[in-house]
Amino acid sequence: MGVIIKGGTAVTAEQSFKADVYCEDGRIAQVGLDLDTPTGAEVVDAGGQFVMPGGIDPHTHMQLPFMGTVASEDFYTGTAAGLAGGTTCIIDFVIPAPQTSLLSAFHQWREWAQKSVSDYAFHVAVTWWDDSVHQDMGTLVQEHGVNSFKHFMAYKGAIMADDEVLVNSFTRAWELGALPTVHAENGELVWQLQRKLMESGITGPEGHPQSRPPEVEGEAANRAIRIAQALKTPVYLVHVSAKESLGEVIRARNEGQRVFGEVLAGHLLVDDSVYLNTDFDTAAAHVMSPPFRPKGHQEALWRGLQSGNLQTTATDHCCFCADQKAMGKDDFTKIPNGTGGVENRMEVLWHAGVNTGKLTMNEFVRVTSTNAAQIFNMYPRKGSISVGADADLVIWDPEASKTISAKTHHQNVDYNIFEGMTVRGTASHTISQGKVVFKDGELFVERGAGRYIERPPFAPYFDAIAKVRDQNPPVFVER
Ligand code: URQ
Ligand code: ZN
Ligand code: ZN
Repeated sequence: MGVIIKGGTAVTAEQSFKADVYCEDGRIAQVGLDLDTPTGAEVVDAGGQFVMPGGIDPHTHMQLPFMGTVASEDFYTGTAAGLAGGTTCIIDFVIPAPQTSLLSAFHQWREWAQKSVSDYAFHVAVTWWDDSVHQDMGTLVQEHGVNSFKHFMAYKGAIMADDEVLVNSFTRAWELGALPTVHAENGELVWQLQRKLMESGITGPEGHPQSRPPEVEGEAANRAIRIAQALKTPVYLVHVSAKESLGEVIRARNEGQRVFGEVLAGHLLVDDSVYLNTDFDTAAAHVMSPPFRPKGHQEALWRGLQSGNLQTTATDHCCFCADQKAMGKDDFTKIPNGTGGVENRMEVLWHAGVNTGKLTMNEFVRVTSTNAAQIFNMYPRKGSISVGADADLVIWDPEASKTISAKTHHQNVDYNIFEGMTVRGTASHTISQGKVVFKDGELFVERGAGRYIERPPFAPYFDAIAKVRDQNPPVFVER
């Protein structure tokens, strides 16, 4: 039987309008007033609250094996926590170890994600290069609905992609109609700065931001953008955290280059003073890369979001508990990098963005849902309130207030980077696949209900012109 959400104001990326929403068989079936719906439908009274497309977090790492341990949040607890905050879809990352098969890693992550309670998709990381990687990228696009490939320019000695990998992979992504994405930090600089700091006796978490200053991100952002420009492919920068990398995005976009930028809720609200905390656990809990930045960068990132130079918001939800962070007790380079936020992204952005007038409600929907759906080719199935779209919705109570705490959050981690923050505006109900899965603070989730969302390549056009290009290879004039 269907569900009808009555008495709300629909808020989309485009407009706000009074409407009821009738959902049936997991999809939106009718939108409007005085709907003629079957009797017996479950009625959800929106009571004048806002009805928005469910949030999409395009950057999470559930149960990621990383730096000698495994992230404490798995696909079951992590997607449930997302629903508790209004996020109904995540895009997570398959990260193959170098010299291992992308396809095998994809199947492993698919298995891990089976327990999800809401929908998910995967970016696949290219961490090395040979003909098998070229081949696997094609199979992943053409047979498994992957249309985005990640490149870590950081993490030397582990998953770092050097220029050879970047150029080969960006070229292949272009041929396939897939979008290259990058974690832009110069891994060699980080590696050298880490060693210098350790040798100088700076071994605590305060060394982490010193080993990856903003210019380390700015250099890599510029390099990734220039490589994309030379290869005529779009590029998406994940977690743009600093003025320096934001500046590269703005420069390129102003010159007409197709560059997208993502910003984390954490980088918009948290600054680097957290690393000066003398309590190791507190400082280490904030060790993530890129690090939280000095005051001033946050304001620049808000301007990036307001101006449309940054299009999506995410969390990079990658959780490690205190006992895991303690692996770096005497050596900050060994503190597993990552922080949480999948449950709080939308409420902190509403409170700090909409309540302050930085963002309209429609812009809020655009940067928490619709843009990610469009950039990663899931729209209008996701990120819209339209007939035929998945019935993934959040009913937003702009007057409800709560104080965020690890003591009460649903995330499986013992720390919350927004600890103690009181927000006004939270999800009162979350609807996933047409079912009420969160209501009045209670989760009603079903393990395994989440589906893998296939994302088609951006255009067979790319394939077509790749063929034309191969038949008429560019003639390089000998200089
Ligand atoms: O770098 C990433 O995005 C992953 C490994 C999560 N960790 C982090 O510190 N951001
Ligand atoms: Zn990253
Ligand atoms: Zn990440």
